[in-house]
Amino acid sequence: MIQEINFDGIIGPTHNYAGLSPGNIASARNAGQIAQPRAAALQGVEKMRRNMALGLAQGFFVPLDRPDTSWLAMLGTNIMHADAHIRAQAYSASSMWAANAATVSPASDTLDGKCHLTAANLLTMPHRSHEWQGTLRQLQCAFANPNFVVHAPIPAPFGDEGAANHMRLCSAHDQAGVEIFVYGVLAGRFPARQSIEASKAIARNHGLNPDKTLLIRQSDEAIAAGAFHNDVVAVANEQVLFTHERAFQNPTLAYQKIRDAFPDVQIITVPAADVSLQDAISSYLFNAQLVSLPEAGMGLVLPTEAQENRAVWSWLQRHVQQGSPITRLLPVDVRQSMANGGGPACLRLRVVADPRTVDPRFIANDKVLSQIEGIISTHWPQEISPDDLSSPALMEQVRRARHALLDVLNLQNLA
Ligand code: SUG
Repeated sequence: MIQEINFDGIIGPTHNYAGLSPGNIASARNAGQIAQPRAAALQGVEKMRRNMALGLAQGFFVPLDRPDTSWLAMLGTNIMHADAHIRAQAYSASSMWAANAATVSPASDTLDGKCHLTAANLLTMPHRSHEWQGTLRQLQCAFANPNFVVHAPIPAPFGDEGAANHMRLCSAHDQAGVEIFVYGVLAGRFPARQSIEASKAIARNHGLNPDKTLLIRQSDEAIAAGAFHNDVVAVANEQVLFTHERAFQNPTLAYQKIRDAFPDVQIITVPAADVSLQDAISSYLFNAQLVSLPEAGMGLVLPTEAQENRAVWSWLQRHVQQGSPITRLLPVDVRQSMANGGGPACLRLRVVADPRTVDPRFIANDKVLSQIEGIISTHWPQEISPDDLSSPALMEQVRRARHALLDVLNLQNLA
């Protein structure tokens, strides 16, 4: 059966706070803090469990090999001798944010009737620019079935950050939909990470119907306020678009284009007068998983930070009582990831497909999640501080940790 499968990035053993992402407020604020990789990864697994308990299909991706010593070698250095900021860029566990792994167009939207995935080049941030090689290998492994086409990234200099800047509207997941690409334009002190050229190229390569493909500009104000990806200020599921009123550069035009392409859309806008952009971004209200619940209605899986923000939580509570398609608010604790600017939606990549066509080693069930938890609890470091990144013992430990995970998942081919 064709359904939406959420693939979560297992949070890697090198999770740390290095302040690597200018324009990402949480990453900058928490630079230099002591990270807790073990707790982080267990929070991620618990999120998967909770979503599975809702009756949703769940998959996962494994962490990439970090520190990335081949990247350092290309730069003519190594862990011992690299400058501290380069070392941190080699160590980053940023592949946990699977929403940035790829852009996915389900089979029902594409010309050849296959599900297309394009690995994101993530070229704007140095620490993320060397993710795609490992991600591409993993996508090729998970989606090797001929029902999928896995594309290499869009070439430089066109920045692409994957599904975080891509939304899809449809009457049901297995029906043809409208794909919305949200791009940014460099206008302020923070980078615009998604280029329009990359979005257009992906739409062409995926064989999307031009009448069902929209390109919408993210608002400069949202980027300046810290919405470094569109999924920090908007999320869509089936016929619902849930968005902050300041998400798009020209909201009236954007909503009109969306309505023209998908007349059944239900646009839920949160006014700035009720929830400021700052509150939306600090609470990650929109970085939620908006999911269709098997029992009907939609659930909003949002970070506990949204529950703690009075303006946000009271808006949400009022909203769900007003006959909204969003029927359940489901707070989840992913604080370790949140402190680097990654909420529940960042941690997952949505793939609409028949789970039987995915390599079963990437599909979650209770038993495999328990095995993953066992490996995390035994091997993941409890803490990493910035100074630890030069320690040979840490490098040895995180390597062993990842290999133990690959062994238990029978994914040694990704070593
Ligand atoms: O790219 N943070 C990530 C967060 C990605 C969130 N993803 C989505 N919105 N879909 C980023 O900015 C911080 C790493 C550090 O500072 O150590 C970081 O890469």
